[in-house]
Amino acid sequence: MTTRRTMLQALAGAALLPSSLPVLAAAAAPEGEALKEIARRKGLRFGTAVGGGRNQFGDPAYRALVERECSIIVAENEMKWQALEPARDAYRFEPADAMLAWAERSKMTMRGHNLFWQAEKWLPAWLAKEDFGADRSRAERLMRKHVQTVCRHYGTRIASWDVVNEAIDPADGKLRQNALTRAFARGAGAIDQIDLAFRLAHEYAPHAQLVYNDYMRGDSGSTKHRAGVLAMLAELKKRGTPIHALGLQAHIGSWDESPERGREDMLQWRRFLDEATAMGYDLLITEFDVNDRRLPADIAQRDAGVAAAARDFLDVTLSYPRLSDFLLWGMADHISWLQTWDEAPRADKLPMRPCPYDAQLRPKPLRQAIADAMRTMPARRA
Ligand code: 9MR
Repeated sequence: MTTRRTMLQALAGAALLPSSLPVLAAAAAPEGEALKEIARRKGLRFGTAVGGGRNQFGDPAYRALVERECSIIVAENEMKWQALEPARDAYRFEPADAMLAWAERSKMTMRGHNLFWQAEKWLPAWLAKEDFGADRSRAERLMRKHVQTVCRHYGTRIASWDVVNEAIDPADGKLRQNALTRAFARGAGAIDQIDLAFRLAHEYAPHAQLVYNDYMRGDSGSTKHRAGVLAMLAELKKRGTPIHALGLQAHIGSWDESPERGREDMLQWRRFLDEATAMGYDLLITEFDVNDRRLPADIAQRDAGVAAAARDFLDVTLSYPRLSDFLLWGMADHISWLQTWDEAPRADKLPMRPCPYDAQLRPKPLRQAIADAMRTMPARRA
């Protein structure tokens, strides 16, 4: 591969006139070929989540970085139910619409995230408080109104939806309960509500790829989570639920108690992906980043550890040709959700370094690991 540095070295070796160097420097971005280009050659789309705040969508330099590297984006928060309908019947589409308009102008496609987030704490506050009692049909009408309103608003401009997000409780592998699922208690419970969510999405966005999105990992702390997701996917397949793909959030790195992702974790991960794809589901990486909580403070060592963990994970995950989209949950360290995630901070309280660019938007070894993994992965289906 020809990076700017190798090109400069070659030119220096060939004793070219120094006056030719600035021309070359201007022509090549410092990080070489764009990640979206490397991905495109293999039939993959590469992208990131973009947050609506001042340091992401509001920052021209950050936007330019996203435009340069990405062919697909997703709103970090702006299409969530609580963002679109913060108070009952008071829809607020403008922030998400502005992002979609930018994506279209910049020739990037945009995914939808998400129609139903099963964790009660992330439902709109007005809905989380709701008690439907035994009135399942009232809950169904509300779900229909939500999907109809949002999917009609976006039409075919959104071609892939995370229809249901995080339905499985990692602690026991069971389906999470919330104000909506409780209304379905007279039937089979949460699985009926999830089934309906996908059927509604299919009704109002018949063109769209419909995705179940979750954060299960390969490590032993995630064993019940993986089993619960597979059991749910098997049940939905049995019911003929219109669901096309499994979204792998891929928040990897230091999460559970095992210090490193070992060989065994990767075997378990592969087994999980084998089972999901054997059921006929496509795959996407929807929210990739690398938690560096247990890596040393030293930046060179930390960045190398993050890059190595990414490479191990990506070599396995990108080996599945059914996986056709790869999105990060942020391009640069300073904007990552992990900086403010206080449930599991670094012991030394240093800022995290989970993304391929640093706070000055300079590429890090993780960017190289992502580029290398995409260069060596098999080509996708046509
Ligand atoms: O990064 C998102 C953060 O800004 C929000 O406060 C939070 C709650 O809406 O959601 C974060 O994104 C999550 C995503 O929507 C679903 N998977 C886990 C992500 C990180 O927590």
